[in-house]
Amino acid sequence: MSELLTSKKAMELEDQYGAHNYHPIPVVLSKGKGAKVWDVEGKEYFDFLSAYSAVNQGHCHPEIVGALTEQAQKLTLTSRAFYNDALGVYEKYITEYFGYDKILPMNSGAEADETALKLARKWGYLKKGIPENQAKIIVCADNFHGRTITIISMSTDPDAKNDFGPYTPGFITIPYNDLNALRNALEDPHVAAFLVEPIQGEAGVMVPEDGFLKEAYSMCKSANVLFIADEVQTGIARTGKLLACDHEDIRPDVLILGKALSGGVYPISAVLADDDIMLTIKPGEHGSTFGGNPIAARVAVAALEVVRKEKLAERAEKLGQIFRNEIAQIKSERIEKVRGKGLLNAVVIKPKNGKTAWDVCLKMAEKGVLAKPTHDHIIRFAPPLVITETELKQAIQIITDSILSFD
Ligand code: IF1
Repeated sequence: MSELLTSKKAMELEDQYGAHNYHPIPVVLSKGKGAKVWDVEGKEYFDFLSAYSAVNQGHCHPEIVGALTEQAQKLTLTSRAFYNDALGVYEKYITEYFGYDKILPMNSGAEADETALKLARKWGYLKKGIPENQAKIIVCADNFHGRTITIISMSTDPDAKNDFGPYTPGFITIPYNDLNALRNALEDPHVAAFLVEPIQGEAGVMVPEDGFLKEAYSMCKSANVLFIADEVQTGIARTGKLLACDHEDIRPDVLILGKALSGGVYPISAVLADDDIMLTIKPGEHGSTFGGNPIAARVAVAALEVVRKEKLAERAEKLGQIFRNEIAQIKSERIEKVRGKGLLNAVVIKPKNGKTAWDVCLKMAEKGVLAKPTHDHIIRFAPPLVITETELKQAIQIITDSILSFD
């Protein structure tokens, strides 16, 4: 049936039967391989969104898909009521890979963030001695951590937040990249944790000043406050290191991963921490039906192996330099700024005659590059890290021509 579906028909179906909680670029994709995707009419595109950095390893990576299909035919789900023969192997692998005592496996990024918040509160009461129900968590303005009620309670984005109240209390919001504000907020003895994205993705790829994370980390240490890094989007080689925190040689007390932990083939997320923190949660106090299922376990090991074997962090670092250099050389009045790290980059577009970043994205799609605007005037560029230098240069040419067509 899907062979017979035209793009037009597919979009009509989604519009008629799906909730209207997204506004997609009008392209209907049906196939992907590496850095490329194809629509139902067979038109080829470079994917410069990578499913919001979930597909770092490239579309349909054979080793990851192989692990998925092999395990899917053997055992898919047992729930955590029983042991299974894949979970422990994965837990050993990932804790050694990232250097933590323990992992708590979940599915979506939002669930992993929620888990980290619960863990921080538990630790705050059991270890730090914060009085019952008084724990606070410091978060940053313009953050993005997901869509649950508690997570949007920490948000400052009206679209994400308005009309979804009442909100979960217990958060202190400070500006991003502001050490003075952090220092002040840390004076409250009821603070259990500071939750931060090493680079703010949804805010428009906001890279903090060099040294911010390192200093923030050391301020948290002095205040006996957990430093929690949400690396759901920045982690797993995207920014040119395995973790964005590696750029400043800091090791978060609690590390949150998602998206590319599965290479985009399956929803897999994780929270990593040492025993002192992780073991504050006892049997029955937290969990998930699907978290740590055998398919997820096998897929995550395969996905992390690909990152190491194919040196994706090094690739992201090198190709990211090329991307930013070449985009910075485009002589266009439409380009206000280029910023980013590794292959997580953004171009800030100056609107003209009512034409915004959305129009630039439509033009790029027409010419064969898919990217998505954020906040009207910013375009995020995040191709799969397996993109070749030749492919990257072809895509840069398309991006250049598209931007220049609006001068
Ligand atoms: C959507 C953005 C990206 C995340 C960080 C947790 C989560 C995300 C740092 C939650 C999710 C997504 C979700 C997606 C849009 C997207 C996004 F534009 F909003 F910022 F990636 F750039 N922490 N980010 O970035 O993970 O529960 O979705 O698995 O449409 O909501 P999730």
